[in-house]
Amino acid sequence: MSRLIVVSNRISRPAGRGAAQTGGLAMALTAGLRAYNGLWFGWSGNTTPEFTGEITTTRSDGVTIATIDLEDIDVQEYYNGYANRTLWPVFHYRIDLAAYDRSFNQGYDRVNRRFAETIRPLIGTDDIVWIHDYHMIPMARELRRLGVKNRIGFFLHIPWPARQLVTTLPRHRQLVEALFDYDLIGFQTTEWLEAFEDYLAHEVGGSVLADGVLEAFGKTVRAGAFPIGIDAEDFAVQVRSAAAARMYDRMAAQSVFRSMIVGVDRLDYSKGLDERFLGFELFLKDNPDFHGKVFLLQITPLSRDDVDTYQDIRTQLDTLSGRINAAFADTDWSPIRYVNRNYRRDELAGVYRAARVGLVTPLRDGMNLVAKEYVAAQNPEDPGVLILSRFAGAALQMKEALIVNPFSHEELSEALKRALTMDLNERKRRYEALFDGVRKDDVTAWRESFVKALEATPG
Ligand code: GDG
Repeated sequence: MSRLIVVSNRISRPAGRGAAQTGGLAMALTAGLRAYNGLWFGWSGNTTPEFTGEITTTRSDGVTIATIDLEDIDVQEYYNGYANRTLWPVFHYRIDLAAYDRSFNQGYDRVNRRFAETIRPLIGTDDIVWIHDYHMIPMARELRRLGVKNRIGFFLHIPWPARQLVTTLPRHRQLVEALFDYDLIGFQTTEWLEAFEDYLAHEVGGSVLADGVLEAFGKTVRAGAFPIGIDAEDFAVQVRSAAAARMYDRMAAQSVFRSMIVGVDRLDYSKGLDERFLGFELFLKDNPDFHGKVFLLQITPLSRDDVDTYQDIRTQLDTLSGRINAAFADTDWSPIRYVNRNYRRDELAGVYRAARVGLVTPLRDGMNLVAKEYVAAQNPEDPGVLILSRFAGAALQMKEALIVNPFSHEELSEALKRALTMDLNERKRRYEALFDGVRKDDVTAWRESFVKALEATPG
């Protein structure tokens, strides 16, 4: 039987099903890796003065984890550089924030080569390799150069942008060509897949053949949409946990005679937090009768704090939340609680359940798992309402949410009013349809469909 090798930039160390600190993706991949006697390979998160390619191997929950340390310059040029200062902004439609620097390209290629050279001896003849996300696009090219003939699949967790944006990237052609060294490319949605096909057709004379086979650069590759889901079963366990119940009680005590709106997002400009605050401000201006009766809890753990843009957005949000609170707060009420802390998964489940409205309004998002977690956490007898950006990949599946344009403060304000006044029947009807989808299209379905499609490629 073939073994599954997963490669990603960082490894979220699995800690067993139901673990409060582990991400859903880590758990889902762990389950798959266990079934395939697999190996998970990535950067340890540590740096070393000189790259040695030395692998640290541990066994965790039936899975072998292999990590390497990178040099400080690698982290600057590859991770903080090309991945997070170039690709992330461009792929999230923020070419104004993108930085193009030759050293970033070099660092990106060097680290991908280092990853490939280090993992090469670990790949057995029948193994299948699954590479994750924008940090690792050229990995297959590097592995092929080293003679690897195995099936290699790639999954992009973030959007594939319109070709007008892709073409702003110096070396976009090489980047896209590198994807043709995979056997299968997975996107979150058909929209991102179509944008990729559109690039091929207009930029490199590529075409779509039968059965989702793409042809360009004299090569072919299979591609498809594989929308990622959450581990809905595990999330149900989290919701029923004692920690979730405690958090629910704490939040419910804060919400007596008041409705809570919740947002949970890493601090990132793609998540539309400033627009969200401005939309909420407009709602407060337009609806004085809601003053004192509603508050927004925005949970936002810091991320990528050593990239300048992230410090700028942090300052901007501090200012904005302070301004809105100063303008509207009363002695016993402030409209926004803006928290830069990380909570445990089970605690988050309790917070979601206590919220009358889940506000998920990214300006651009590959999928967005918070939308799915919010739905999975609701009380079926008295569910809350999900407000979801049309620019999240999740909007293509979660049609019973209140779908909004996150750039429009008016739309946000109106959706908030509608959600806060929605009757129980309508809330239940929407919730039931949404929860059905979250349960059916869960992370196991995602993983299995991708691996099956990869195994089915001609290789
Ligand atoms: C990328 C793509 C795609 C957040 N705060 C805390 C916490 N979280 C968890 C959430 C959720 C996860 O982080 C965030 O997932 P998202 O999907 O919303 O967004 P990204 O991090 O940008 O992820 C995205 C995803 O990859 C998967 O393919 O959906 O589009 O951008 O699970 O709950 N978790 C804990 N404490 C927190 O304070 N424990």
